[in-house]
Amino acid sequence: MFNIVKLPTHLRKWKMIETIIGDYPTEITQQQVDFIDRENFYTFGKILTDDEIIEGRFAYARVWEANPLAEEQRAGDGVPGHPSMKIESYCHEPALAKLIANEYILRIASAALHTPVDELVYVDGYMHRQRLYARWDYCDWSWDGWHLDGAPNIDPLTHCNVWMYFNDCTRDEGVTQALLGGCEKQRENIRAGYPDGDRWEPGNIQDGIQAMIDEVGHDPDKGTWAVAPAGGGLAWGGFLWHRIAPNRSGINRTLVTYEYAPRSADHKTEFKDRTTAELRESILPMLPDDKHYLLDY
Ligand SMILES: O=C(O)CCC(=O)C(=O)O
Repeated sequence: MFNIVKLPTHLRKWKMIETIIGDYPTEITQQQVDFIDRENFYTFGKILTDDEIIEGRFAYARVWEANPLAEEQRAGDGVPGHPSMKIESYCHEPALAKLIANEYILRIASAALHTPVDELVYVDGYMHRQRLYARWDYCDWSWDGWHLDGAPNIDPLTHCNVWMYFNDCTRDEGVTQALLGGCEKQRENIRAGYPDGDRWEPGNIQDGIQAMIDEVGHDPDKGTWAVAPAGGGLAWGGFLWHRIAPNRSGINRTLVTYEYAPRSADHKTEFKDRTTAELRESILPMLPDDKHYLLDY
């Protein structure tokens, strides 16, 4: 199931990155769909061309250099010292906006959501900057940032967040750490009728999850890391237990997120409510004509 990119020995150190979906997938297999149904995430190999990666890096750097937002507007949610910007701040950059309609990103989201590509809509996006802003010690794997962003349920995903990496992202760049098996444990709890708990309320963590977190502990060799090469990334959503890791590389984890939902979903309006029709129309010329429907809902 895992794809290992084999390269000449002198390049292997930085290219031996295992992902669950390989490079430029023409289809997402049933086994891969089963994996995301079960775990609420999967990693994928290179799906952008070298030109797209390079253009993306320069666009990313321009957006941060222009630095249009006040510090308080750049605060990341739930992740210390980890500023982010919403799509409104970078959708003028064609290299970033056009990826809303990237065929591989759409294929990956479509499989995760069990929804045909032409019934998907784009529901949001943001870009991260994570380098020297974290308040942790860089040797510290032990920070207790484990959390989940959605309420557990037993259904497949209805929101898919595709994180595109523009550089190789390894543990050193502080990739996301996922709790493998955590979603299944929560489904078991639902089926057994256990009450759901708020992670941040002492003693209120869902049954069995703390033991799984303790088992991963502070050992960076345990746990599942969302490592992927430049041009690859992570697709995820739902109620995945996860945390960000310290960035020890001194290099930004250069990533931009692309979020999708089925057109029929009822939770997709935040982006539409937040943005003006003019802003959404300004993005359309950067997408192929036959993909305008992604923003038309
Ligand atoms: O940046 C990351 O790797 C994790 C971010 C996070 O925890 C979140 O978006 O909820």
